[in-house]
Amino acid sequence: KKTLKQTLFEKIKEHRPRTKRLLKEYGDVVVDQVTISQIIGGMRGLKSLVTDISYLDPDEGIRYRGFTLEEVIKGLPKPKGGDMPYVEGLFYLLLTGDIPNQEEVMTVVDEFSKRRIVPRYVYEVIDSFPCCSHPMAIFSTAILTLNRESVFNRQYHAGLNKKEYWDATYEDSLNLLAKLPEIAAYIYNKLYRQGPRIQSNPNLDMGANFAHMMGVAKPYDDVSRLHFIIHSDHESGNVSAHTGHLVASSLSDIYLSISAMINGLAGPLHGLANQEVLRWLQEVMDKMDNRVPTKEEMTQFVWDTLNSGQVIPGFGHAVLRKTDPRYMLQREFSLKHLPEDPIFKYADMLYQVVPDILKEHGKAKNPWPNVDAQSGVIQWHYGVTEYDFYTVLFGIGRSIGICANVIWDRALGYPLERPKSITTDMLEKIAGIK
Ligand code: NMX
Ligand code: MLT
Repeated sequence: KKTLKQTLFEKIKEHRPRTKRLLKEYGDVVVDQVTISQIIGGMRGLKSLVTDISYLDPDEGIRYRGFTLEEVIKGLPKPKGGDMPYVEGLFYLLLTGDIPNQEEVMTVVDEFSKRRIVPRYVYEVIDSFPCCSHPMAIFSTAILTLNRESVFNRQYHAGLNKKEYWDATYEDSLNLLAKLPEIAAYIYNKLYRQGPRIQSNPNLDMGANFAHMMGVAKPYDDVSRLHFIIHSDHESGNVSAHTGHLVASSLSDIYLSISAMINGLAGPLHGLANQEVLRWLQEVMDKMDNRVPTKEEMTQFVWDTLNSGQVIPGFGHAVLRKTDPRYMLQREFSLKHLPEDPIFKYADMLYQVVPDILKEHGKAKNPWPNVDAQSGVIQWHYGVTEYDFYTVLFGIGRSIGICANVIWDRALGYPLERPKSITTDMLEKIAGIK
């Protein structure tokens, strides 16, 4: 019986010559050109990163290792009685490109379970945060605190061979991923519940264990599995994935890299949009005295937000040009499990009115909803109404994809990332203005 690590090592050995050949024999082949608007405009669309873990097509949405999200959810093994697959199976898929069987998934579930215990000092750091700290700041710091455990650091300073970097990074990644649900549940309890902490259960998979520690009944285990799976990766250029890769490229360990990516995810144009959607909807609900607004009333709220120079959270995307399939999956889940939920009705009304308004507004290149327009609605329905916490949930999922990416970065020996900058004077000269 092969372990995930052995299977991964075989894949790495197969892959290394491909990268080596591209570099050695085709290194000068031109892939893309860069324009002034791309340089000033956040490098939008510039093909300058490589990953095999996922690919984002503007019209179709994300594929993990070539599989659509529907295929991933249908194809990965599921726990008995669950509608959603094991998150641990997704990690196997992202790392190896293979859909694992039940036995293969269970070896990863066991690995996570063995590594789940969080050192006491992490709780002490969380406990010492001042009041009103945002959960993302606490989450990022808790992860950073674990940096002293890094296997990679220890081995690097003892003279680790470059070829083995991936192995130590794999160990760090598993050690970290296994602890994230427990860290997140602890933060949640400390900030919002203050009751006795529910201890983790070593016999449960990641999604079920998280639901158990949050104290939320079924189907919140499936909600957690779905949430972690669909948020795990979105190719390499988004702020969190790119930050994780960039920081790791200086050989910072996985704790430093994941903590950094969490900080990027915490911005309102990125992962924090999921909390902003709920905050926005709550404002509307307050103004409506909890009555579902008519289409005309909702249209007015959306225009008021736009006219005051703010974005409509949960809509638009830097790459996607159609409705995000992650949004659709969550909408389908909501239609099945919470069709009568008032917040769902609000969110669904937004889906009906916002795209046409954004088209008329004429700025956003993509008027359609993204993943964040729907995720908080589901959390709210199951009693997790503290929307400041929603991006932490996104962060658990995203860590899975970024760890897989960083392990492969190390396996393929990707170098320090260091693009070149130029000055505005230089750009004006290139443009022929000066
Ligand atoms: N509401 C209002 N204006 C928008 C929106 C929106 N939802 N989306 C884009 N625009 C504006 C954007 O602010 C920009 O305005 P200006 O020219 O004045 O700077 C203009 O449309 C062109 O932007 P785009 O090229 O369409 O989008 P860009 O790639 O720059 O940004 C987002 C992408 C996702 C940051 C942007 O669509 C946005 O701010 N959406 C709302 C926040 C959100 O939902 N973020 C979550 C994205 C998913 N995630 O999890 O990360
Ligand atoms: C993500 O999941 O990272 C977001 O959709 C943002 C992006 O892909 O740019």
